[in-house]
Amino acid sequence: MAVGIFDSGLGGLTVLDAVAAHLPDLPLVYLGDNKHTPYGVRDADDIFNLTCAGVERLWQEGCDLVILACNTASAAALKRMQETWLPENKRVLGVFVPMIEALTERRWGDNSPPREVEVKHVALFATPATVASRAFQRELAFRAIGVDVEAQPCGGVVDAIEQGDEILAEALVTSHVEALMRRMPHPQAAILGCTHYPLVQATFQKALGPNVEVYSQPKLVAESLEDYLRRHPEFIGAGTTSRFLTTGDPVRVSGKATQFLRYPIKFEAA
Ligand code: DGN
Repeated sequence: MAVGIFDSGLGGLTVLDAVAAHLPDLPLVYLGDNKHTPYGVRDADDIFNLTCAGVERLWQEGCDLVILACNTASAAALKRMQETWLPENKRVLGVFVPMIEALTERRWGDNSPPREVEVKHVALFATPATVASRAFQRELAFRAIGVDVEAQPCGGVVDAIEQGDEILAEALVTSHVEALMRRMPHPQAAILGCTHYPLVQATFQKALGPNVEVYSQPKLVAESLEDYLRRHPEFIGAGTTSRFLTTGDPVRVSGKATQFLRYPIKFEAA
């Protein structure tokens, strides 16, 4: 049994990379739905159906625990999957909860009423679909009161990163940050709510200024997974080898993934 990591494409590799660095003995199976990427511009039903198909494919690989390492899928599909679709013996975890745990300094299982937290002004940067879902604000409201979240849909940034166009990515990030800061001049924290954005975290930090704490998802997801597996060791597999599957063309995806993470990765056809 391995832990599954699902993403609409390559972005979840930032999460996989952090998990592998944090838990080097944990066998992982990564599935990128490159055939249908990007999810960020699809409607919620479409994202739900594609995400369920990806998770089912990971079950075939023996992954009873799957992480949706995609904010768009976590936002548009996770709650519906957990409420209407997921069998008892399987778990699917998303990538918002670790961010909210960090922001509110409380663990997810803590079901006490929402309370005031120190950070009052939060900037959220994400894909248009994630922003439209308001999933982050909805989940945060269960835990914290009095937090003002200003969300910025960052059109174009995922494509620029995937194309390796650093100049365009920097220009887009800067203009999205400026747009948000016109509405919220002094955010205290910034959430990078898209798998690709950690790759341009320095650009976000530069545009936001040194006083804004930038929360990077991959590290928080890895720490949260470690904590989860400590409490649920039944999901830890026996092997040590990780595998990479794609619904797209494995040769093309391997090349792009290697470019994306800057070390060789070999994908197989899903
Ligand atoms: N993985 C997606 C996310 O985290 O929102 C970004 C890529 C996409 O499908 N738009």
